[in-house]
Amino acid sequence: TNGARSSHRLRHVSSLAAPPPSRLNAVVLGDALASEEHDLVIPKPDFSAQAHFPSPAKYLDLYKQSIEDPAGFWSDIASQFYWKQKWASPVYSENMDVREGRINIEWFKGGITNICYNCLDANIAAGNGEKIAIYWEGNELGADATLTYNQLLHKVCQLANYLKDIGVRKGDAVVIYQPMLMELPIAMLACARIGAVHSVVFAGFSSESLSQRIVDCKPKVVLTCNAVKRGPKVINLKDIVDAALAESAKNGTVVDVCLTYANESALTKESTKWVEGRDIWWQDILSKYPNSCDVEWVDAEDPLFLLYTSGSTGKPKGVLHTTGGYMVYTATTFKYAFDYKPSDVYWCTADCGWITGHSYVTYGPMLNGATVVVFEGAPNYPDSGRCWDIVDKYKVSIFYTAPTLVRSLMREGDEFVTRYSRKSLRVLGSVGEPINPSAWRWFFNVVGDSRCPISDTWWQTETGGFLITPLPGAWPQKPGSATFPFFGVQPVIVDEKGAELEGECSGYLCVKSSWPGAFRTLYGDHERYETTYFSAFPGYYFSGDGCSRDKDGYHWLTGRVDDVINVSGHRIGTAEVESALVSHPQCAEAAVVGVEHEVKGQGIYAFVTLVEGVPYSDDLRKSLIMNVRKQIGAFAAPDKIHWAPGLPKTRSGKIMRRILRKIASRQLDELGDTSTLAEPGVVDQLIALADS
Ligand code: 6R9
Repeated sequence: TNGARSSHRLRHVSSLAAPPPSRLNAVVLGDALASEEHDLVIPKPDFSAQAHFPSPAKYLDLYKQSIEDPAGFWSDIASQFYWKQKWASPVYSENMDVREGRINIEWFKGGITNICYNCLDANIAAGNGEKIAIYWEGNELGADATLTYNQLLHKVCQLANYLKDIGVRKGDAVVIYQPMLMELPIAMLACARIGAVHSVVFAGFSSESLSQRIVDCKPKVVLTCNAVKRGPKVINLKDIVDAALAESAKNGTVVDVCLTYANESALTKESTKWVEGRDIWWQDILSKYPNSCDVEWVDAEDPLFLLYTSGSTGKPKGVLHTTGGYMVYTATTFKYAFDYKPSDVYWCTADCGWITGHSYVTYGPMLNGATVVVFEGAPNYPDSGRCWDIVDKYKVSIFYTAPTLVRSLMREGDEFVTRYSRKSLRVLGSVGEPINPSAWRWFFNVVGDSRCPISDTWWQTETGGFLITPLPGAWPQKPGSATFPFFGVQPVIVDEKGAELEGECSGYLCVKSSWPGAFRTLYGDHERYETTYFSAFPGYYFSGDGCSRDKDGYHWLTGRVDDVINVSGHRIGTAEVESALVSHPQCAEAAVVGVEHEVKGQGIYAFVTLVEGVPYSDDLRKSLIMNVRKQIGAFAAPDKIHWAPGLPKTRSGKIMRRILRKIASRQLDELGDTSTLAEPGVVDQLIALADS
């Protein structure tokens, strides 16, 4: 089937045109501020001259090769990694068409390798053992630590040996619930070293969410930490884990070991609640283990990790990534999208609890032997200049963050930025949601002093790595556009019927053909994998995002088109929030929609109907919000509760979210057709109650 597809591939390449030369002179990066009038930001010649991709021509040439011959393109790159045994032929095989049977994606099958070996041992063998792997910056000013690649390997090996000793074997799940200590990437790498499958749960999730994930993947051990300080606040993680493990046991999943890092700057050992026989102090036990540990060699298609993410139904999905393709893809995207050079110091502000922290705090950078900053604290503590203080302290050259952080810092004023030098910066990055042009300009002009290209990277938990991203130096940039596809990626924009749109267009963003970093299944539910991602538009992977392409071929992401909302770059299913609300004994029904939010991108707006006879009150509002905090986590707390004596429903009982979205955003003159409602009167009633 690969032969038949290659003609499509070629057709797509020819439609990807370079911007017309007349527009290329609009702005020269650094010579003028990127302003409203100029929609093209041209890379500075001296940046381009040193870049991996100095021109559109070089990109287009390689892109064409990658699409015409993906097997050749990716096996050349894969050969630069260490493989105990080379992959068999074919380099990849795929079926992405539900009409042709089971969805199946495999890359480098039969190849035997280990991603931890490639991150650590291989870089050490290449002479980088004494290079700094991690600069760790604590919550408090002055609290810091470093690890060289040699030291990191020793720590990873001690933990790997311990895990083996308690019976963790290849293929076993390990849940990690940790803040941004060095121990978090250490834990991920230790699992990878012995072939165990890590499942990191963001330490902002509640005990109920943690327990749900534990019950789903049944880990042998949970790795955690007693507490963490974020800004002025102490968060007692161990209490959350205790509650989660008790809840899991009730649901039939008993975890025997809870390895707990003592973070005594947040909470002393003495004040930490302890379950004898189950809980072990990390520091006490690991020092007893040798600091070298043989690698478990695994197949390229053996699982590397599970990461739960939100979908449009209540139950989180366990996105499963395998080893070889993910390794090759994260390393390559990291290197090119950030124009990475060995002398760079790289800082990604994401938490390892999200995919960005997996691919672009841990694996992508470390596969490249990069020096990575890991920051425990909050970006506005002790004040809003903290990020730039860290940039100057470690001479950060690549800074990768989320639009929500850019917008929140933008509100605090330029002074917090300009009081720091930031001379070391050369590339900026953005991820998690569309970056609005005004935030893009502030990031570019103020943070980057109009020198640094911005890589606005579009991708997802499912995609493993960047799919649409600028290559700094190659392309003129347009503020707010993620620009062009990465090598080997064929984005297509389709209409409701699944027909591919050409040229200037807008519709649903899909991907044709696989790429090495693609997820392979949803853990324990391959059927849901097929129906969620491959059935909407047969023949394609459907991203769930809307997208338009302009006349120059630039891609503009427009946000989710499903029931998923994006709050500060965190993906939250409306159904999850609704289910947390209706679990409140006084809540009869709930409908949640996203609304525009100045800082968070989207805010959570919840319409609630109460049980007959229950009066709405401020206390009830608070207790409804508390339910969501308890069941999902504080980051999912609704911004607004709108009391709804009735909800707009069709005669068949379907809630009309389209109308609720308009009411939530107060676009009352755009309610559209309400004639199909069972009770049209509820709309007026809702509007009347909007600001009560
Ligand atoms: C990496 C990550 C994925 C969703 C995705 C989209 C949004 C991410 C974006 C972006 C516009 C970007 N998204 N990056 N939208 N421009 N540069 O965030 O993964 O948590 O799975 O979220 O985030 O809507 O579908 P994940």
